Amino acid sequence: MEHLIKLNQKNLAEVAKNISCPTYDRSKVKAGIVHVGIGGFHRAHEAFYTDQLLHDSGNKDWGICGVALLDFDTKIYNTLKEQDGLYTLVIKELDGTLTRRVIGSIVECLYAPENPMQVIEKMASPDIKIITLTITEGGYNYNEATEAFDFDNPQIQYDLEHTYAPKTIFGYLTQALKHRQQNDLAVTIQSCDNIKGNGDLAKRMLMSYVEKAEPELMPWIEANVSFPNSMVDRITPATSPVDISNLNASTGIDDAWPVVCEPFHQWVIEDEFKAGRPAWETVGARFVEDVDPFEKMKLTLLNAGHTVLGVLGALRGCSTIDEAVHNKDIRAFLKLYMDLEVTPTLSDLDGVDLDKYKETLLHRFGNIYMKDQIDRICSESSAKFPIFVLPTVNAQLTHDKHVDFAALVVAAWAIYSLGKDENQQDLIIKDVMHDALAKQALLAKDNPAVFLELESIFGKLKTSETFVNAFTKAYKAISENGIEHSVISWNKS
Ligand code: CS2
Repeated sequence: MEHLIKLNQKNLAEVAKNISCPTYDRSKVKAGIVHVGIGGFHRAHEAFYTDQLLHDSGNKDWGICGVALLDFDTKIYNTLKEQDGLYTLVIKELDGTLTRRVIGSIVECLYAPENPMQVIEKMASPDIKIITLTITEGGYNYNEATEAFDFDNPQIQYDLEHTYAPKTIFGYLTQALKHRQQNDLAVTIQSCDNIKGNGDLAKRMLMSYVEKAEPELMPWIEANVSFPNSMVDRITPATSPVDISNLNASTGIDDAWPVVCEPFHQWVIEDEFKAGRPAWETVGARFVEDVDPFEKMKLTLLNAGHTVLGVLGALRGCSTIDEAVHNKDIRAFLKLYMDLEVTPTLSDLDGVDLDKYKETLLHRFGNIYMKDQIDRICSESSAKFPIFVLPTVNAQLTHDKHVDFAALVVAAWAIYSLGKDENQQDLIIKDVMHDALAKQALLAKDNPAVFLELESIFGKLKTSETFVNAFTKAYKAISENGIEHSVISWNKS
């Protein structure tokens, strides 16, 4: 270990002898973007595109200031701070080859819990033209049952009382926008989360908060802030200790937190930027007028595909997505779900070959080098089901069409929520609704449909006789015959 070179700005020339590094002068790059949520996905996606742009263009106005918003983000903040925002992106090709590159586009880092005012001021600064977000599906504080912003969330209550030391993104943005209004500085807020209409939702939720906190700001936001929708895609597993030791041993570099990801990447964005934007189209992003069909395709096929593999795989005792998709019955089930239940709900996909897209997905899921954790995929399922799976169910029900495959996945999730796989091994369930899910899952043992009473997840689904019957049938099949037999019999039906 003693000869490892620490990854940081000072050592960059030395590091560049072993691994591809930024060739642009980072000291000249100014942050034009504040990004909130500096987890793996952002660093494999937007920061990767932006790094490529800094390489290719002479324009140095579009560096990123990364903000860690949650107490929980201390470790990532400290690591990036120590490494001057530098980290290695390790791309795991399908044949096992590793492509590694040090990313330099994050030129500043802030830790919000330590100094909230500094973050508000940065977001309000004239240099900043775009605020991008990866705050997770649950981060938008949307309640499926009320179809509105959740003011009962204690953190939101806290923010309403602590204007200059908020905890949630809504408190931060509201104060930053208030400053921007005073200086007449338009800005773009761009969600990069996996939500259909992510920009529209970000706007609706923010406006609900602003209406309570600073109502006089609303007309200014309406006129001066844009919220483009976007579809983002790149599978980014959690970095494992083995990823870190392999990288460091084979390159001689001490990078405390590299990011691992697949080669595939896609970004489709609505071109609605109030204060200018980077030319991301020159490095592979696509700007379109309406991103909706692309988002819908990605969320209902890729993300829902992950959920299907995650929940069925977890019950079967798998620990990674590739393991689940290489089980031939689960794979056949996923294909049938995509073809029979999702595909009929998709339209307007200009220039997209859906069959090819689905085939590519199976290859991406099957990448045996990724070791994408089923625990990662199943985490926060209570926020994922309503976005990834249930829109398909609702669309199919509206047209009186097939929902049996989706019903089996929801039933598998109800059984998963009991906390044991089929081999009676404990499942690690990470979900903000963990307690409510566990309670409902127990009640569902006697009467499966009770699980659908979790209205903040399922909305009015419990009133659909078709779905309740399909769900109950699937629940009983899995409880009596196990997941594999049930999947086989669904595939044959
Ligand atoms: C995954 C996503 O969290 C999940 O359930 O489906 O993180 C997925 O890997 C990304 O959206 C890929 O673009």
